[in-house]
Amino acid sequence: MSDAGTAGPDAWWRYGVVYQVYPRSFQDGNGDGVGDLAGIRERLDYFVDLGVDAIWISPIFRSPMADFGYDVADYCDIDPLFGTLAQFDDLLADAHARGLKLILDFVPNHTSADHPWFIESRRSRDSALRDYYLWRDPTADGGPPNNWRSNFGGSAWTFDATSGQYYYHAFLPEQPDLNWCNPAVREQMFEVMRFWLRRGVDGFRVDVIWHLIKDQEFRDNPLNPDWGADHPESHALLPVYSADRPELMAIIRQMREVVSAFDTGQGSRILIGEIYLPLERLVAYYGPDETGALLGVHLPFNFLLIGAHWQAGSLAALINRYEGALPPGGWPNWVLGNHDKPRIASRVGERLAALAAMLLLTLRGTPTIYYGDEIGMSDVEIPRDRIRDPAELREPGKGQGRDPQRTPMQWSDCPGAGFTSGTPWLPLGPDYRHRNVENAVADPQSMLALHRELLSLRRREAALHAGEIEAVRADGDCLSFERIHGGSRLRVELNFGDQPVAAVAAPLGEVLLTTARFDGAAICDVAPAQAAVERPGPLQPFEGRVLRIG
Ligand code: TEU
Repeated sequence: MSDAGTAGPDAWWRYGVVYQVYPRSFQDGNGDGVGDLAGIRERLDYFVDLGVDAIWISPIFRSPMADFGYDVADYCDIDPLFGTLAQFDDLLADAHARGLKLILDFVPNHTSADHPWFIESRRSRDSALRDYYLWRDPTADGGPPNNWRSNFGGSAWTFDATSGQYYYHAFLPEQPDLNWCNPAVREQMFEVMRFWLRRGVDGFRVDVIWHLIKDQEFRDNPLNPDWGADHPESHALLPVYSADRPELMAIIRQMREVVSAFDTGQGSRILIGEIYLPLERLVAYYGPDETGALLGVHLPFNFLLIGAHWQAGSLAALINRYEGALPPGGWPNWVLGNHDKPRIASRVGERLAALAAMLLLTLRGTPTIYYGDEIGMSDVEIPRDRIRDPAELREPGKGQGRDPQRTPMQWSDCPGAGFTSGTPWLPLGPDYRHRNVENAVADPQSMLALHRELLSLRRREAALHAGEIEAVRADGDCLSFERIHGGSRLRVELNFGDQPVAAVAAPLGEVLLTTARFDGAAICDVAPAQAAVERPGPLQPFEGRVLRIG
């Protein structure tokens, strides 16, 4: 069945805003110090008040948690740490009752080593499920089959003494890669997707989708000439043969068909692909066929802003390059951060984080907000004895550590930050007593207030959620662009510099929203946004604003 109709111009995911929940850290409902489904359910009104449309929850499936849920031992059950299937159904029903979509995190590239498939597969070379995973003989000297490195350091091959072969794992040894060339594996995994689609989920964020297929000959990866010893070891090689293989697109199309078959006509179920690749390769994952029909993932995650240089000129170039690379009909998307990357507030500082929020929520395309960024949370320094992330534990000090951006959501100034009545699994941010949702709700100048107003403006203005984007340019420190829909024309101006900037080519305009009003407690007497249509004044240092100019 084709979803050409519902993937069309009115599909919810084009105009909606996605919010990422890292479930361990969002809200603890039972006092064990770890977030859970009951906790997320308690907070559903928070998403509605914020003004987002969908929540994506990082993995909640049964798992030994070697990689905090990205190592799945049963794809069709909820881990007891997070709750039960019945609690999941309740959460989904309550989310839907509020008009919120729910996106699950599907982890198809690898299972946990504790998955019954792997336990059976490793039993012997003759196991009926041997070919579910990637087993290879040692080289003549007993070494691993090739030079591929694990993303978390060390060889990507682990020797299994029982059968005298190595198995491949792109991540931890506890995360063996599935063999997606095996049609039985594909069918099993599609059935997992159907299991959740039947329960009513609105789509999947697909973990490391570009990794699914490997070179059939398992050739050595070439050396990366730009690598230095202070970089993560896995970057020493270019992943030419271990990922982004040409055979992959056919499989992604099959995945898309699985999802499309559940389309109810009220808005399609969505596939968001997690993909870290150069832009030219990233956009291939929209999957255009010879006729131009897009048969790949609906949204290949665009992480360009995560690596961006936060300066007007390079941002304008980045936006134009991305827009220019999209295939016809490919819908853009933007991301400032996620559970794998340092938080935006820590990368750029608080003032620029407000500009970044305005940029994220006014660009053309679906934005994804990482939990906590809407209140300006920053990375939290984790004492050595409290480090939990396997990437950091395996390669200390290589910048791989992901605990700092995974600390508990700061809800209030109570002990436990309103996140837990117990001991939080990761330390709380030291600023939680003042930087928390309760305070932010009461403060019209807070980062949260800025997010709410941006989201509400975005929802009201078709130019922002559906319009074209034009004239993205940098004039000195000022980045500006226009969003157009029907007869309506909005202009976004962001001053990345510490000097005032005269309004660029100032047309008459009404300032709909300015970040100057949200500059924290330091600026209390800033005039409210002007209501009249007049020539706007200069942009203040680090001010961003949205104007109606037509
Ligand atoms: O991430 C894939 C990925 O590429 C990251 O591991 C990244 O390389 C690393 O975090 C450095 O920033 C996905 C998940 O998002 C991540 O949490 C999992 O650990 C990984 O896959 C394995 O499933």
